[in-house]
Amino acid sequence: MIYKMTNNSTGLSRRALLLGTMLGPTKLTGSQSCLENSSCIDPQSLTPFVDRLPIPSVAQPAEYRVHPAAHGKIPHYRISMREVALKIHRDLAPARIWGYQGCSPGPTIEVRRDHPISVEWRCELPNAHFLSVDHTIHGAEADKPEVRAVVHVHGAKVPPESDGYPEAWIVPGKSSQSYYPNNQGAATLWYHDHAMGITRLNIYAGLLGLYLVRDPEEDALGLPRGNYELPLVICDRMIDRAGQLHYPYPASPARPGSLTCLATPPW
Ligand SMILES: [Cu+2]
Repeated sequence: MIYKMTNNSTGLSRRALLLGTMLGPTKLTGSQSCLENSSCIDPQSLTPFVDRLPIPSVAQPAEYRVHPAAHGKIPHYRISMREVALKIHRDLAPARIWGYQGCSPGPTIEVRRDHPISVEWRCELPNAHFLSVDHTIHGAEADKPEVRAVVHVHGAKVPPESDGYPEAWIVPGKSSQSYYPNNQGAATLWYHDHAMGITRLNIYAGLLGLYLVRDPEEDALGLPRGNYELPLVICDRMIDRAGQLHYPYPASPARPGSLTCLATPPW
């Protein structure tokens, strides 16, 4: 789900062309699945390129603290999952979104190779999911809490207890601690929800963000940086006539969305 794009000819680029969320449809495409569904808006009816491109903020450590696996104090982050109302397009009502720190994509986590960090992931989501949970799916049975969350950094080399296993979910009001050694080369990674049986719903709801590992080898390449390095997240979404995210129920595999969106906070 993630692409790394380098396009030096435009002067823009370098790193992240990630895929993920909503906001500011910069490209509108129709799809069979949504056009057949009259409860969704026709993407062709929206005026493209009217919203400013939002860029995710860079996460800042809450403090520096000792961790038993690291030498000395390391950056410690606190990142909360929260429900917020964000506009997907100028002409739509704000949509209900689940984001990290109230943003989707969440704040970009930037690290250096071999410089470990720790993160407290807090679940401050509501107790009910705003998308329909299919209880016939393994891990999402009716005896499970409807809202569950666990964060996985896709592609990160981490100890098992910090990997965000699908069954290591927490419920609203709880938090979990993760340790990321960052003992790996420069890469554009992403973090996202991973909860058993409802991963697709949680990510669709907005629970994703970028995780950039940097190292001296990358530095030496002289790639565009600062204002010329734009992290972009692209995704497919179906939007209903009330401007809200629509997800088909019961679940079906690989349903394309009706809107290809670029996302980032704040909208
Ligand atoms: Cu992943």
